[in-house]
Amino acid sequence: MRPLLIIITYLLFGLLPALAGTGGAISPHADLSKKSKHNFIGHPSDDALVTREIEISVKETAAGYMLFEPDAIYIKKGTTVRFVITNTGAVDHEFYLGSFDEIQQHERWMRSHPDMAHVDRNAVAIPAGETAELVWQFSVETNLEFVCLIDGHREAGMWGVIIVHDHVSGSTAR
Ligand SMILES: [Cu+2]
Repeated sequence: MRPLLIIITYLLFGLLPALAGTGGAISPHADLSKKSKHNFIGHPSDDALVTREIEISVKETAAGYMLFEPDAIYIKKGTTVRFVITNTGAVDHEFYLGSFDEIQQHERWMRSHPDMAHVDRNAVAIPAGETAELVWQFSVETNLEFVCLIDGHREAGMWGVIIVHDHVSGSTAR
């Protein structure tokens, strides 16, 4: 792991307890086994309810990085977002949305099942040169992550953060 990545990861995890104290957030100590994972991060939604569209591009750089752009997104709680994700690269990618905990667990599972294809409603495949869409309602104040879980792609840079807040201003909404 690159030192910068370690620092960023540390900062993000450090934010979680602080957010839990701001009111609507769910305590990190809540018993997750009793909750639907989708209730915890929001849930899939209908096209008709979309109030914001966010374009994300996926690209591979000459230096060997694979990147989501943008890789940090603020969303106002309650917003139903249509993600329009375009893969301008030469290899297939995916967009997987989840909590930090869930993604860590999922990554471990993927490593032991490398041939598994995603059927999760919080994930979408983006074949090379194509555009895919995912509609999601962000109903909980929380920090989420989006990653490409294809082997080696996170390590090449394919991860970003989504901060769902109750007071996102115009300047931070992007
Ligand atoms: Cu990828």
